[in-house]
Amino acid sequence: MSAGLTALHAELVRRNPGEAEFHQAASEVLESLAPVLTARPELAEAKIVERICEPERQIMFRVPWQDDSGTVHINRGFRVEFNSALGPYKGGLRFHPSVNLGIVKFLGFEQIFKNSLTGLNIGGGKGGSDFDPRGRSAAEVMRFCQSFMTELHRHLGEHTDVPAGDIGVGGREIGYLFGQYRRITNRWEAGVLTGKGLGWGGSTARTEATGYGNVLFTAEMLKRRGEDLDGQQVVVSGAGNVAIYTIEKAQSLGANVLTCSDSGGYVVDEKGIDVRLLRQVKEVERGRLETYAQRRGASATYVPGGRVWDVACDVALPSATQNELDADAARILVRNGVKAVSEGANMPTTPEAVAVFKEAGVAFGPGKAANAGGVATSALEMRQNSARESWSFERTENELAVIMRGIHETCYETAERYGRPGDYVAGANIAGFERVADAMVAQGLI
Ligand code: NDP
Ligand code: 2IT
Repeated sequence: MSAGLTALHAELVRRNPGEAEFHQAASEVLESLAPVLTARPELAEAKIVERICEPERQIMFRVPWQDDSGTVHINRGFRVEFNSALGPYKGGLRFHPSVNLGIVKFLGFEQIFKNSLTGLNIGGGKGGSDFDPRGRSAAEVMRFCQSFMTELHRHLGEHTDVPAGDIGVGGREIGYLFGQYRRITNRWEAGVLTGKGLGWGGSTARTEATGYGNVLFTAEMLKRRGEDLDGQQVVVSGAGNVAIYTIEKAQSLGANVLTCSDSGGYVVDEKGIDVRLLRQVKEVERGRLETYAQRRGASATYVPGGRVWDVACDVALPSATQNELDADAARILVRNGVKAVSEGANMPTTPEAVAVFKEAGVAFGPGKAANAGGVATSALEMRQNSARESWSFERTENELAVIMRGIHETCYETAERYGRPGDYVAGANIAGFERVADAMVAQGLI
């Protein structure tokens, strides 16, 4: 990092104490920006980096709700509206007990550059709550969502801020949130949330988009090296929305997907993960992976508390949560001959692990590029909503494929242009930054 950017990061740490994940995400972006600021002094003069690091607005609120036995609970709600230079704030909501301001800010910060890379008109934001959905009844989840939206609704709007899902928030929660928004505002405003049901304004392929998109990005990286996914051994972490559709797409391209995981442990399945069974256990029954292994029979083993990175593979696709793949795990993957690692989750790879992959010449797809297919398809959902259209699955999937190829191309070419060939991290950070920076300069000092 240049002296100026190092000082800027130190100031960011001082002004945002205790927000470790935000410090990490900011450091990873700032490390790429020195050559841009040297080439374009007008951006430094306008203090674009300082402005991008400061959210336009941060909302924190109380979320009171009652469980099924009548006991009162108080959670904290967040929405960080980071940057709207390119369009309305756009980004998911996460419901997980670990959620705090630092995590929401890291996610919102990443979202600015990710959304920019899609080439579509969406700004960056993120939100959520420290509510723990695990073990809660559908009625409890509904009451929580209604209370959460009772405050959040005043900050949203199809032209202002458009949330979607993330960890712990899927189609069911988006339904409850949309219902409460509609009731309070008396508006059927389809474009205020994405990830809606297909019968009421949702887009085909949105559910699949993040996982499918990451596999398409991985395939593009392999293509540059004269390879494809056919016959490759793949490990996937996570067993939620992103992991499930990553597995499905990788298998459709001929890969053998050996693993998936949840916070309790992982499954290794010699015959390849059975996606239908996985969906039944995780999506329908909302159960644990142990059940998958019990029903699958002899080919599957459940390893409590373990990490999928111990399983030898050609391609690793981390799809659970931040900092789940550290330097030790990276060294094991490299020793086992991994060729490509691509982030379905947001910031799953620690900076030390990224350095291990870079040193070993492993193709590494950073989340803000590789998992951008989800938010890109959310923007396609917004487009369909404003035109009152519903596209076929094929049409949406084709648009997604074009967008993912475009993001890969942009990252690859930008890295070359700035003298960092093959460095998708630098390419994604610089290209994502430049589009936002240009819009901010054009729109004046705000
Ligand atoms: P889900 O809630 O559907 O699934 C999350 C999965 O990750 C679950 O298997 C969960 O296990 C596991 N997990 C979550 N937190 C932890 C943790 N602290 N430690 C270990 N395992 C954990 O979420 P998604 O699949 O939607 O999201 C996964 C990742 O992808 C996140 O990083 C998210 O930000 C990112 N992402 C999501 C997009 C989307 O469209 N949904 C778009 C782009 C990125 P368990 O059930 O045991 O908690
Ligand atoms: O991290 C992400 O990009 C998401 N959770 C999806 C955001 C969206 O608005 O679809």
